[in-house]
Amino acid sequence: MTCTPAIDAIASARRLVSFSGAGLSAPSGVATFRDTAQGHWAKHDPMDLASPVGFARDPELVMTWYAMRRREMAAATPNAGHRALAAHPTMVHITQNTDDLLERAGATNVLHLHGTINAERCHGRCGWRSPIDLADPPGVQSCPGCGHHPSRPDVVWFGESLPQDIWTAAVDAIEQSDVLVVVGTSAVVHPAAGLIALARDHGASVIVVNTDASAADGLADHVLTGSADTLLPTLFPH
Ligand code: BV8
Repeated sequence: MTCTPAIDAIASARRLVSFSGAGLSAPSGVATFRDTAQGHWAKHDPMDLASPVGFARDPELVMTWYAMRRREMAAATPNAGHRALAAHPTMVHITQNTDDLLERAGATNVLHLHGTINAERCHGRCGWRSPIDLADPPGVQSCPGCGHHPSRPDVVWFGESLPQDIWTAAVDAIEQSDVLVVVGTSAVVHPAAGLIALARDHGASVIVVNTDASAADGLADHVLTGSADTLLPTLFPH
């Protein structure tokens, strides 16, 4: 498989945007959701772990799952794929990932559509939010700000709306992009995955980087099969 056409598209791009999912962080040892027997969802129904209904039903199960994921992320370090993306001076990084590995690789313009796992917030949205120590994650607790609601990870659960300011910034970036690099996502979660079609509708060239087939492939100008930590340094030589 030759990457040359994709490399040329990236080299001549005026407004580059990346759109990433769990596969970008998989080489760093952070489990994905859907694509392997070890994926989070292989063991549980996503709606039981990442939804307000699941949290109300069994807050202990949900917070135990997040504690496991948080400890996994505490041990993770950015991989060559994060570093290759972060080294681009003007690229906008739209990510579904809740880790901070792109930031730790030096990326400055990161839009977390689904929130960040390294913070807790009030489930009743009283305004309280606090960073947490990933290596020493909290369990079930009342919101320290109001005491009336539980605190929960500052992520977007199924059935919850995406943060409006982040979503608007992501749509703006996509509408102005001329090359979109889609990395490590099954592209099945909406409205995030809809950004790929939006980029295409606005004339952007779409490059997909994935170890396997994904729902993004039908929208791609270039589909590059391989791992993010080996392909991205080839696409973004610096
Ligand atoms: C909402 C919690 C409004 C955070 C997550 C339109 C159509 C259909 C459904 C809907 C729709 N609109 C809304 C919905 C419902 C729902 C949805 O999309 N359901 C789908 C699943 C059917 N969406 C929502 O509920 C969203 N909210 O729309 O608000 C609203 C309001 C009220 C009522 C209704 C609607 C909220 C979506 C956010 C859900 N939160 N998780 C957390 O704990 O992390 S989703 C979860 O999936 C993660 O956040 C993750 O970011 C996201 C996407 O997964 P991926 O990142 O793609 O990971 P996955 O494992 O799937 O794939 C990994 C890929 O990497 C694979 O392709 C693999 O091949 C590849 N790979 C692996 N290794 C590598 C690699 N690639 C490269 N290199 C490697 N080394």
